[in-house]
Amino acid sequence: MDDEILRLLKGPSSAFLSGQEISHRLKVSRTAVWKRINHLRTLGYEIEASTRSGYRLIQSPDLLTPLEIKPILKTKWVGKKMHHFHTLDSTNSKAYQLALNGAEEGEVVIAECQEKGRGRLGRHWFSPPFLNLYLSVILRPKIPPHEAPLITLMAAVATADTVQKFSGLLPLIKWPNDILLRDRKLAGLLNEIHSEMDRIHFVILGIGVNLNMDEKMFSKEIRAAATSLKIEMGQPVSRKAFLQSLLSELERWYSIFLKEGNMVILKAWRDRAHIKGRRVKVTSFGEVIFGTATDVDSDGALVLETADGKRKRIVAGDIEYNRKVKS
Ligand code: BTX
Repeated sequence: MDDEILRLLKGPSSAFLSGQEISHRLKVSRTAVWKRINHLRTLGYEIEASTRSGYRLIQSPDLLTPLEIKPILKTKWVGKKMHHFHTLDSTNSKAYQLALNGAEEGEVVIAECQEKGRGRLGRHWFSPPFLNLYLSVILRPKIPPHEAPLITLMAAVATADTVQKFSGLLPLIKWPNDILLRDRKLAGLLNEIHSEMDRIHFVILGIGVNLNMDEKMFSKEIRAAATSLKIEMGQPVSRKAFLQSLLSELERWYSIFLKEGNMVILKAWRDRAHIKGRRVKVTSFGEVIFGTATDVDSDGALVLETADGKRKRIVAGDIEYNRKVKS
């Protein structure tokens, strides 16, 4: 009923709506309306009440709750069921648990703040409250486990396209899954898979995007290498609008992947990564390797040509770019 009351209060006129009118339209008692209004207030909605005129919505909270997001969602199935939390250790951990307990494809976990936001290789993802986006999407693709890395590439493409459509700026995907603006990390992806030998049970797509952070909010260690959309656009951005757009892009690219297959995703990823021909320094499992990137394989591995002309595949690690030597 909260959805319904908000829909009425957010209606075309921002005028008062009487308790009687609301109770009539929703076919509930006026006491029930009053109780729900009080409940909405506890969720951060500022609602003015007047004995003569009724109720009027003054302000909605800047929260990514289903109540705020569902009315603006344009997806068919991604995010139709949304689990929202003020604080979680990690949205990926929560989504993993939910998926183990039978959560369906397209369910989304969102947190305003993460206490143990996870990056790749056991690293930490800085996740302060109310500024950014931390979400995990549950997918259950009917593909063999060896194709799962393509889902990660697909999610990077969807995130990059959201950034571009939303800001007009041109992001770069950096292997394996960073989204950069001006060579600084705007977003990171951490995807986790639960599978058997020949069957995927589920994939958790974890995405963190820096939206309204100021430079000074980043810790000294990452300040020079990180950025946010607010920093790049010079103005605060709507977290709700960005989330709505990201979920649409994820649904669009996932359906392209399922219908059109691996090559389309690989091409889209390559087009947004411009990695071919770049000199890179790779750190992988404590080893440092220099080479020229020649491609990314369909399992997400980076393919390098080393100085002695050998082909080397890197399955996990980090890269730094050097000057461009080929195109
Ligand atoms: P990564 O291992 O590529 O990046 C982590 C590294 O990036 C850190 O070691 C640090 O140097 C830097 N870093 C940490 N926080 C930030 C930040 N907010 N902005 C820019 N740079 C940062 C990338 O891992 C994958 C991150 C996925 C995060 C999402 S959030 C929702 C979901 N839940 C969860 O626990 N993780 C994912």
